[in-house]
Amino acid sequence: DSETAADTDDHLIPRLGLPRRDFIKAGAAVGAMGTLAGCTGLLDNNGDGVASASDVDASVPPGELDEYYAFLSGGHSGDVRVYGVPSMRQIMRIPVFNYESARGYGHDDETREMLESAGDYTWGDAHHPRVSQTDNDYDGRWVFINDKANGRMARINLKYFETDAIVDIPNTQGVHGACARLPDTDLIFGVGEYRVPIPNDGRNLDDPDAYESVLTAIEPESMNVVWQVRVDGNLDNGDGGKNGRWFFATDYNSDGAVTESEMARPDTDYLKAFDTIAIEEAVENGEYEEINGVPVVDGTTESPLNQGDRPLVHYVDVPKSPHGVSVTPDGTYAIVSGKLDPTCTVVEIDRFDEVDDPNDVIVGQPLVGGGPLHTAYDGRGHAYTTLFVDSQVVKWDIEAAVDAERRSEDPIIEKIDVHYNPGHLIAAESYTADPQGDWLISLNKLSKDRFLPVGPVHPENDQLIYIGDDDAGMQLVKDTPAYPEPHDASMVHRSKIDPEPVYDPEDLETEYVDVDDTEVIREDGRVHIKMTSQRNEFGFHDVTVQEGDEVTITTTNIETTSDLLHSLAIPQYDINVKLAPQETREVTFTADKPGVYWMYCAYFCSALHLEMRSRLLVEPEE
Ligand code: K7E
Ligand code: RUQ
Ligand code: CUA
Repeated sequence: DSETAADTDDHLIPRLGLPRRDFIKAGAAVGAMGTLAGCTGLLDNNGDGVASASDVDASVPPGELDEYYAFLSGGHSGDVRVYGVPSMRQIMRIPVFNYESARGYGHDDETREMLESAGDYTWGDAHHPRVSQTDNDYDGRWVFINDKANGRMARINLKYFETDAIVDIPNTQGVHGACARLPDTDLIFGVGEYRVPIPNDGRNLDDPDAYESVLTAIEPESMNVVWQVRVDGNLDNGDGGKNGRWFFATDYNSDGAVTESEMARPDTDYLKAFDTIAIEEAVENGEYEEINGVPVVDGTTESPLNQGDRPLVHYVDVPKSPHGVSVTPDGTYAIVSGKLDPTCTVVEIDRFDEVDDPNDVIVGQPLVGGGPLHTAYDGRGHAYTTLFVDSQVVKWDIEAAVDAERRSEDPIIEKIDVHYNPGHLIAAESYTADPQGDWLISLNKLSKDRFLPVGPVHPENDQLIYIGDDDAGMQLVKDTPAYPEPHDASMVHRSKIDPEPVYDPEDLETEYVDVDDTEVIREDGRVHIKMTSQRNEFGFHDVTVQEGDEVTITTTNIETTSDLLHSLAIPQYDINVKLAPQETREVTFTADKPGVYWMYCAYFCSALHLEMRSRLLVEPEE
């Protein structure tokens, strides 16, 4: 049942001129009736008397730039995509856990060694890209992203929009949530999803009671694992409080089950609130067990460290198989969604210090609809929650949910249909203390009939929704096909990111090769070729090596002009190293195939680009 943009008028709230509370109630009442009268709203730029998508200006004409960067995870593609918002144009892809040839990622020695030393996997499952913050605002330094498949965390350097570190986290498998301790991103948390034996070396194979999951804390500059906490049940998504103390993670498998039907059985599972300051004190006091070089603190319910008046981990009962958790911009509440229960649970964070029963931190539980997954914010007191089952985004009032009876629809302001089955959603700067409140993207898992058919593998659909006018209501503005499979995203105003147009050679590990440095060094079966690349030639027209030589080629793109890339591609040796202006990269291989190999440049760099090629001559062994 597909729907056109015009149909979204059905979801508009009439502008009633009522005081705030009454407006909310009126909106909820009308919403419950299913259809709404035509809107006389403010958002009527085309003067047709109705607020609709055509009143929203999301155009970015040729030559103009977008207002926001959106960083979307690529899921099991293993990369991160960069969109401009509101155009929704995909501007760049950043390989992270995947080998990628256009950027030469995993082809040069440095990135290949980074991937090899981080477990030597060829893929990852990237879910949660989180941009670093200072004082609860984006600082443009890094994006952190998890690998759900192999238990890793990676860091993207926003100076160059490239992955510069990956840590393979011990004692865990399937790191799902990824998030920072705020306000200043002084720790990154990897939320361990799968319960496994620790260490997972063949012991306790079929003894699920002995499996454990851990939360991992990573220091962002060094990307070193600094501590872990073991917990009962599992861990899923996570989000940080705003004041340097709390971290929250959901648990959809409180029984520690190993089959789906058992996992879904309990009526409540957990929200776990980690008191990271108390955990750090336990580590300082030596109250840990060292496993695989990491201090592991016991945060299970039975742990002595959890019995006093300052427990390390608070276990809150929330319905049912909870998934998303996100902290409100002002840091007051953590909002949790129970996938199998049509409610969100509102937890008041300050109450953890006040209550004896951890469940008394729950202050609200609005009835939002089928399959709530993730929640975003506009900075005006509203929450926007994706409803996977209902294929909708529901907008609700957070304080109204605190005031209302539990399981009441009163806090609901409106719902908009999305196409189809949304996972995450992201609003502009929603993860900071100051969301912008204009754009929201619903990351829909299924697109079904929204694009030209391309066979059985469909794209996802990232839908842009305007949320800037509360009176007019949410406006669906555009569909955007996405290669599988974005999960979460972060949207950052362009003023907060300032990438370099060319490399600063000081930032690179490999020494710059200038025209005068061009040389071939031969020593004991090792050949080191140092050369330049520039329009339209490499530093050597031909180089001869012997079959079996270990060859290292160091190449600098000595151009200073922005956007003038070259590459060093070597056919049949499986090599393609990209070289941005002022970039130096090194590649090492064994010359095991005698013959002539035309090393060429794969980036179209000038009218004589095709002529930019040199011969690698591999002499056969006697
Ligand atoms: Cu809901 Cu990995 Cu955040 Cu997918 S997770 S949707
Ligand atoms: S050549 S312009 Cu292969 Cu047609 Cu590139
Ligand atoms: Cu250099 Cu093409």
